[in-house]
Amino acid sequence: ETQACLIDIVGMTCMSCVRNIESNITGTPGIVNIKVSLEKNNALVQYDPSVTSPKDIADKIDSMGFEAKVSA
Ligand code: 9UX
Repeated sequence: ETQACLIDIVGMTCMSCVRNIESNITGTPGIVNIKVSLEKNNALVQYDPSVTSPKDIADKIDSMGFEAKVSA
């Protein structure tokens, strides 16, 4: 069963940031789909909760140099 989560991201300034995050997270086990919005400063992620978690996904984006956290 796939679930969806929203990750708030601070620090994206251009569409290359969007593409970098999308391509990096797309290659992660358990990720079904990711759509990053530069305008909304967030990412909508579909994932398999038996493989990964919103916290894991936010941590990975954070480690790319952005400030990312699971949306409240
Ligand atoms: Mo844009 Mo983002 O020039 O990590 S790629 S700032």
